[in-house]
Amino acid sequence: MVRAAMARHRHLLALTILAACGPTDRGGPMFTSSASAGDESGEEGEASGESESSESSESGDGDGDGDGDGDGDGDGDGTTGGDACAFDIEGVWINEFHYDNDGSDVGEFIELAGVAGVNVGSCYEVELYNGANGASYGTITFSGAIPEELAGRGAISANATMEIQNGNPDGMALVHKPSGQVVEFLSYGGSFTAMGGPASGQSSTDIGVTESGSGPSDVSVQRNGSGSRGSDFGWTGPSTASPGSINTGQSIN
Ligand SMILES: [Ca+2]
Ligand SMILES: [Ca+2]
Ligand SMILES: [Ca+2]
Ligand SMILES: [Ca+2]
Repeated sequence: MVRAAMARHRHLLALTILAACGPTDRGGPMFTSSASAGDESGEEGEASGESESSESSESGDGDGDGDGDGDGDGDGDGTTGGDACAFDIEGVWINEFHYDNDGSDVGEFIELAGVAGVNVGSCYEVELYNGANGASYGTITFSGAIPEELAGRGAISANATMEIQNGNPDGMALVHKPSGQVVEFLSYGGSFTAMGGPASGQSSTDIGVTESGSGPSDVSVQRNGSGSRGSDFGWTGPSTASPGSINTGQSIN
């Protein structure tokens, strides 16, 4: 009886052990599950780590975008400008023009000079102004880029497509087309204030020399002297014209 009872007890013990193993086995999956929960929180940790790193990489991207934008603007302006349209005050200037000779005016032109490669066809134009009333009366446009002639500078000319008025005074404004800014507003035979147009409200700068209307047609008023910017050069003439070329005696450095 005792053995039978002990045997039953062992059997119950074995069942108990088996029963105890069950939860242990189930505990495995529970551990696994809790381990996976740990992984999840780990992943969350990683995720927050990633989001931190992605924030830093975003801020890196942000900086990159910023730099990119900055570079883009810089490059954009530089590229467009380098090739054409960067606004560079005194990088382009009115260098010479002919507007009056004996009798009917012949061969009227305006010459620009400046940094070689600047596409004055796309980026600049000259607005003509009537000094009698300050109104603009026409636009002279150019074609192509400034050629290199001397020290990274050159000259380019456009024939007048309407008569340039003979003063006195009358004038012209060099306009940077993309910005609408007036680079310089010059006049001959006196000074006046523009009424309307790109130079509206501005007072002209008298170049101090004129064509008399009794001279030959192959002369002009022109900038001369030494330098590399518009304001470096004074005005002289009338003397022999050189449309499309650096002026005689003009020293560019
Ligand atoms: Ca004229
Ligand atoms: Ca004339
Ligand atoms: Ca006039
Ligand atoms: Ca010239």
